[in-house]
Amino acid sequence: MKSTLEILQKHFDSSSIKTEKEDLENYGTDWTRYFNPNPVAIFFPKHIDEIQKIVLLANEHHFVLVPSGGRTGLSGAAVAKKEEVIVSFDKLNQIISYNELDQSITVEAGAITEEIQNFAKEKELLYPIDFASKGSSQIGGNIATNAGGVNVLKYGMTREWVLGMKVVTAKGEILEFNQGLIKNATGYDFRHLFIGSEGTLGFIVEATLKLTRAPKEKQVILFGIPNMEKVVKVMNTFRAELDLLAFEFFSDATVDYVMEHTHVGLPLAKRYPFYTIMEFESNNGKNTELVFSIYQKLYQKGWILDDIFGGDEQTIKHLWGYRENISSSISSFIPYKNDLSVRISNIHSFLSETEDIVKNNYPDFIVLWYGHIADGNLHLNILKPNKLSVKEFEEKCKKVNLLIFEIVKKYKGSISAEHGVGLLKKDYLEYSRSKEEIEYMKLIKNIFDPNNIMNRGKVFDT
Ligand code: S2G
Ligand code: ZN
Repeated sequence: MKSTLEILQKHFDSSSIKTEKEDLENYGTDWTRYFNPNPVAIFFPKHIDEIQKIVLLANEHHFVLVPSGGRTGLSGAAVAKKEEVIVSFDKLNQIISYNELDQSITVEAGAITEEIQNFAKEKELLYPIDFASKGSSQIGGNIATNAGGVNVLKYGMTREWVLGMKVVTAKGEILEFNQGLIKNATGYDFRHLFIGSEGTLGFIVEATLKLTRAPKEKQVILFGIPNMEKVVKVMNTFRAELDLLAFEFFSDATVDYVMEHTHVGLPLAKRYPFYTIMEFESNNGKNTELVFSIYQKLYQKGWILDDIFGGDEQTIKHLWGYRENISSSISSFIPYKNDLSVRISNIHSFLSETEDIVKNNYPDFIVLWYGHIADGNLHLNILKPNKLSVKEFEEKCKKVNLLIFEIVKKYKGSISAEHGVGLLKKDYLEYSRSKEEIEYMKLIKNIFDPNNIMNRGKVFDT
């Protein structure tokens, strides 16, 4: 019986296969730190036919494939720990075409998110899904996890921007979904089945993305706010009065890590329990005036305690840094991440109940809160204390997960708002999805992937 590696070496050029230890470790995991990578090889297809071929071989010889993009995921969906073959899109990363009339761009799945954004900017348009890892994340992975980021308030999730998709299914068929149409009411839309499927149904190999008008004269204002209840109220007040581009929050404890990591000072003259950063278009100063008049009222009410305004590119970048640099500033502390969402109307009570649990159970842990408050999406990060091993730390965090997820379930929230399920959240799926739904997901997986060769064991076990 030939080994998987022998099969690969028989059918593909050796230059498209890597097996060095360092590569296996590097390509075998994503930004989670809780899994030991153990792939058998990494395959670098240069053409869609090669992807079709390896899918057919995987079905014939029963080995498992793990799609691999920028590996910036945070749930372990791109982890290969059971001798799988990683299929990397590093060599399928081109912008294929742009259509001015359609305001659309067709790209290979390995195209880097930021390169797509820059291409759109050259056409004086915008690809609006934006997040901290855009410089290394690939669009195929963004689509496979339905990535969100900081502008969901204004532009929605990745799902809203995929006009068409070419896939290689787990059976090796090459299918095209929706052909870039805006309107197409002809039965089930398989685009939306593959978006968020985390590589379990097949490979997304190309995507046609919608572009839009770029905002003019962006401005930001950062507020110091006394508590989470006021964070939600301030967000709601501004959102009711003007069209926001973003409204993000972060707790005071996150600021220390960003200051240390990026060598900046405090955002405001004093420290406050919470901060928000709000982005909007100046609209020839009309919105700027409106923002300051609302701010005055909320300052009088004590909902906002201080502010700093950013109207120029440098100040805007500096202020966004307090939010966008949190993730990279804390990554060396191997944070245990929870990416939670509830309806906005439930945020305040959800957060206070969760905060109590966290404080009672993590008395000596450093707990950081930040995220996309306008989407009801809170990132709860617990930093690993030096005295604990990763294993001990993970065990403690998993125990408290069960308490936190009970509250998520109580508020009919999500145990994974935008980071996906992968391996990290697989055991908790039932806190957010019914048994019937999970059963249907497994039936659909079985229709598309009867030999279970695609990203086996991710999202759920089949
Ligand atoms: C964010 C990025 C990853 C993380 O900053 O919004 O989604 O949780 C996160 O650090
Ligand atoms: Zn986020």
